[in-house]
Amino acid sequence: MTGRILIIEDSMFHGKVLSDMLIENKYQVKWVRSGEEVLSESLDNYDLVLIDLILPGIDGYSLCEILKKEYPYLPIIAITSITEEESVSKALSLGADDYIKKPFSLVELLARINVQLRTRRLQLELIKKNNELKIAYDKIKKMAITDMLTGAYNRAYLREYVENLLQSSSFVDINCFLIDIDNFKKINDTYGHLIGDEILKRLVDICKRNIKDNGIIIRFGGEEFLGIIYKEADAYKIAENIRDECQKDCSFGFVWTVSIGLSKGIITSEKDIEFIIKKADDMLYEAKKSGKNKVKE
Ligand code: GH3
Ligand code: MG
Ligand code: MG
Ligand code: MG
Ligand code: MG
Repeated sequence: MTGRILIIEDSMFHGKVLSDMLIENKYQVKWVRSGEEVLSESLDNYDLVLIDLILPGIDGYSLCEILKKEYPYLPIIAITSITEEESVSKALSLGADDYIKKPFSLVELLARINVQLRTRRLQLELIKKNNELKIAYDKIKKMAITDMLTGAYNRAYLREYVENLLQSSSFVDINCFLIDIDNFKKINDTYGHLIGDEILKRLVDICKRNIKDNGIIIRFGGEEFLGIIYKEADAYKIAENIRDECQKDCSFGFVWTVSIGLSKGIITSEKDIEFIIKKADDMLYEAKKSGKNKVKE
């Protein structure tokens, strides 16, 4: 087994013996003679630290404690010439993973180093696996709450979102709007479903750009989208800007428009949101009835 080992040892004799022996056994070694020399640099590149407990300046015990806090997965072997049991237990309780007493057997020290390196390797593998799992989990989680076609949130996210809102406050003031594309059936029939899909994507882009950090957009049904806007923001203005941008969009070579119904209310439980959405739906109906391409509140 190879590895990068840092030796902190003030004795010229022991430091030299240790580093020569480790180099001979194919380890990469750096030897410093005081704790102060390592505290200012990063130890990310080391696999193990050998610390003499009796050092000038900052002592080996404090060093064990400081290094273990900063690098919990970096193994520390304390080197001690003190025979009292307390010194060993003190070093171990402060952060050392193992110890060796001077005068030490080189064979035994090598064996102890290898045990620590073996454990460290396993730990690093576990950490890597854990990170990979976390990335996969985040990806799956994102997929579970996202509408694949448009990139808006899906309806399943609504419940979670409201739950989160209510966790930070017992009642929340919000604005909702429902957007529905006008005569979308006809657009599909005339230009094809693929163009219809592109319009859905375009609409979500326009919504996201206008909502910014003021709320979220959810694909509520086929061609219907629910916007939730925090009370501080001017929901009517956002809705009106979305409507206007849609009618002016010329990406497809024909005019397409949306109708929007707005409502607001206070939610204290998950049920309240249904009621606010129902009001927005009524307003959407009004917008459609009065000629479409309108925002109604
Ligand atoms: P109105 O102005 O009253 O809203 O009329 P409309 O034709 O838009 O309303 P309607 O509810 O009758 O039609 C909605 C259409 O949306 C029907 C359906 O085929 C279409 N649609 C739903 N989901 C999708 C989709 O993912 N892609 C495409 N291209 N069309 C979809
Ligand atoms: Mg010493
Ligand atoms: Mg519809
Ligand atoms: Mg409809
Ligand atoms: Mg429609």
